[in-house]
Amino acid sequence: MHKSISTDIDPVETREWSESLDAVVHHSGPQRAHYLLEQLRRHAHEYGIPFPINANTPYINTISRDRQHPYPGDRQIERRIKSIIRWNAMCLVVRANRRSAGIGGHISTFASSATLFQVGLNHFFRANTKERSGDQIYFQGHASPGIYSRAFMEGRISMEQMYNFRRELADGGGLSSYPHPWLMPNFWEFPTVSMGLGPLSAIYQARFNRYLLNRGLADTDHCRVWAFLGDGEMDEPESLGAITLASREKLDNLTFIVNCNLQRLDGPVRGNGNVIQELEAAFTGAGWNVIKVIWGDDWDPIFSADENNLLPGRMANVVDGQWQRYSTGSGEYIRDHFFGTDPRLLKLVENHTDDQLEHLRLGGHDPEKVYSAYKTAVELQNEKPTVILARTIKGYGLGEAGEGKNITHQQKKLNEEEMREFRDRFDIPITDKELRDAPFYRPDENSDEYQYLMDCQSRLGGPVPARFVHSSPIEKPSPKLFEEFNKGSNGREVSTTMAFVRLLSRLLGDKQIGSNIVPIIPDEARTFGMESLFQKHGIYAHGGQKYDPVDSHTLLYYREEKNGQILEEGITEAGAMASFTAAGTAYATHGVNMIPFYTYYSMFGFQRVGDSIWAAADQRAKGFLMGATAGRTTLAGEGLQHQDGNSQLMATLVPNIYAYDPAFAYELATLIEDGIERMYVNYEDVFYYITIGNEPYVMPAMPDHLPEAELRNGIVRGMYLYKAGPRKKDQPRVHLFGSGAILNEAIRAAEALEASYNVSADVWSVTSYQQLYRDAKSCERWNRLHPDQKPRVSHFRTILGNDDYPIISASDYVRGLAEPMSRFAPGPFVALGTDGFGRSEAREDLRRFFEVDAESIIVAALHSLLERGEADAALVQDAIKSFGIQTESADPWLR
Ligand SMILES: Cc1ncc(C[n+]2csc(CCOP(=O)(O)OP(=O)(O)O)c2C)c(N)n1
Ligand SMILES: [Mg+2]
Repeated sequence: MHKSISTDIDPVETREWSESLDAVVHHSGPQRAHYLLEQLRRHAHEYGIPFPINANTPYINTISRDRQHPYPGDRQIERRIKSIIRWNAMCLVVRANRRSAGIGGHISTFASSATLFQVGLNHFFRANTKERSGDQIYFQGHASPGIYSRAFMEGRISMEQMYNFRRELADGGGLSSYPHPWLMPNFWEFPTVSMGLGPLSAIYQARFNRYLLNRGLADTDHCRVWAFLGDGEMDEPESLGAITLASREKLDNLTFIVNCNLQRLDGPVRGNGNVIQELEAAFTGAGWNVIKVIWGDDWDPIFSADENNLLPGRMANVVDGQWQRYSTGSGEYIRDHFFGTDPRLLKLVENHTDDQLEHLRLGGHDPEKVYSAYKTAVELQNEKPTVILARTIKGYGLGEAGEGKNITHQQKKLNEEEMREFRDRFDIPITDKELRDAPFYRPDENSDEYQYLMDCQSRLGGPVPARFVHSSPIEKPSPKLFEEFNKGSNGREVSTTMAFVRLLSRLLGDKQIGSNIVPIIPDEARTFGMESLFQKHGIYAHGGQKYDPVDSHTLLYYREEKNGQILEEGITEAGAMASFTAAGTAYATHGVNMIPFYTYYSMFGFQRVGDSIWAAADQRAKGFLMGATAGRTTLAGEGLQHQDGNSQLMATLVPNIYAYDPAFAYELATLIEDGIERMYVNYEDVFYYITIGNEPYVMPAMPDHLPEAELRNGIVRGMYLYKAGPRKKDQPRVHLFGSGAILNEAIRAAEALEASYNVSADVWSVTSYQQLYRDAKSCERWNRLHPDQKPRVSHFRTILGNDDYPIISASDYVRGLAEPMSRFAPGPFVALGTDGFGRSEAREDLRRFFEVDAESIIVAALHSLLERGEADAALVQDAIKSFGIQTESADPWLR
């Protein structure tokens, strides 16, 4: 049996080695000591002595007492301010829940993180101003009551809004539950409450700051990104998923602060482990600076008295569930159970009363320790991001009402006794009589507290958080950029993706907007034919290209550059989406209009990172999401996981997205031109989702049977008449709707219906069911609410008219995309679509399988005519037979 490596078989020898190290540190400094240790490690390696990788330091503060920075503020007054903020934050939730049970809100998250926030807000977080961008702060979503309460003290939030916390529809306006820029556009900058998205976004925001700097587009050198995160939140894969990117990109402009209260919603984060040590190892391994802020100043003398260095060893043996128990335990319990394991430990606290032991302050509640950590993070210019792991108590200050208890996350009500305790603990000047109403308390503008807050603001440039838009709209880009696409492809077969890449190159080359375009790709550029952009515009690489690329002799080599324009993200749709958001919100964050085009495999968009898209929408991001290789039957071969027939339907659910499925190059160009105008000229806070396919076909010229303006209006509003059928007397008629690549099937069907069945078919290109439906719903609602006025007519009905010919709609998406329009149609409406799992197959076979090919459209059209008595069953039967359509197969959506 091996002796454990932690067993000391010769303490005297151990002490000698330790003393040698002391001497080196003393005489030659820590760097020399580091050098010697490194040499020893290498020397040991020659003997084959195994050195297990250990990325952990002892469970003590990283910054020792003697290396602490002096505190620059007035501790007394800061404590008073913090206490008032704590009080108001608690009242905010208690009042809201008294008024309306179940309205929710959280007391205990902010209670644990109040010091972490206040130190930052008092001394570090620089405001965004017209003159220069500030810091970007990602506030932990559940701590919002505390953030509101400080803004309330600053006079930025009214009493009425405070009364209406979580009552946003109340008269006078309320406060949103969590940070939502969509709902409070002058206050919140970054939506954080879907846990995991904050940390991920913060990393990419810090990276995008550098991108803007390296490209000379914004002075972001001084900007720092701070992200406040929960320790439970760190379990989200997104939280840790990009931490190596942060170190690879040398983001020393980024600080994570993890509020390690050791609890999440249900209970301990790592009851049987140690979350701080676990995170330390992960971040250290990923190349971050780690600053642990575990113990507050009450522990300093205990550590100093610990000459035999016993405490770290004792602490290493305590798991988080037990730490939580100590933080709720009496002084006696702590003495007996924590210190009581060794008489020498007991001796360390022999002069401490039980009361003192019970209230030994933790690091995250000690402003000096927190200040030192922040200051160190800011000053550590070592090209590494920094994470601060701050230990706190969940529900700090709530006492019996929940401090450190497992129920504390959900605590929303305090009784009178608990309110009194809280008031006494934080010295709030509220009388016993007033207590019961949980009144807000705001010192007036002459008070020291208010003046102090104003001083902080003026030192840091203004209030935080606050969202401003300092940029202004751009001039409408030249229509010339888009014109060539109206002429068609001259008989050449091209895909909408190829047309898009061509258009993107034109935009990138444009003098006016070229440098504002941000192409973002998660490792699929070659799939989309975008590799030509590499050489011309360069791939962003903060350190430049340090190697001779393998393809350097070719024309289109893989060119990386410090000021490269393309964000080649590698295989991370989540990361690429975070880049999109950072770029698409630069108009607010940094006052520069960036126009991101994030092009990706459409199946890995809404379906995979839908929540990130939702957050981008909340954050008022602008730009273009380009869903490439789209269409369940247009992407042949790739099969079940890749073929996307869902995303257009999912996109309809995002309120500020304009979703389009164009078929032809001129439609695509019109939509992008319109998008740039809407987002960057008219300055609407919306973004675009456009699907593009990889099926090559001849792109027609813009039809000229309609005036161009009318046609363009149709493309943008969701539908236009592509080609009218012949008008012969007594000929049955149908409308055929087609979208994306399936429009070609509708065109083919129309030709065959005319040639072989004497049916006239009008072919309509539906570029957006989403837009058609929104407009129709909106007219319907207006008409319902204005019964005495002339009814509004939707675009759909305006162009379609009132004739009740059957409509057959076909798209490469699920039927549910088109079906809502059936309610607004003047006649029967049949939707064909691609519901179900995709298959690896050829395009033609897929279209037959899902019944969206021309033949299936013809059968549906004839059957509709049969139902109206305008065709007979034999005719339909013949068509089915002649096309060889399977009639007894199971529904494709069940197979
Ligand atoms: C993606 C996601 N899943 C679940 C939740 C619900 N939720 C809100 S707070 C919370 C616990 C948070 O624990 P922690 O991150 O440790 O923060 P603390 O409140 O302890 O500071 C949970 C599960 C959420 N907001 N987002
Ligand atoms: Mg927690």
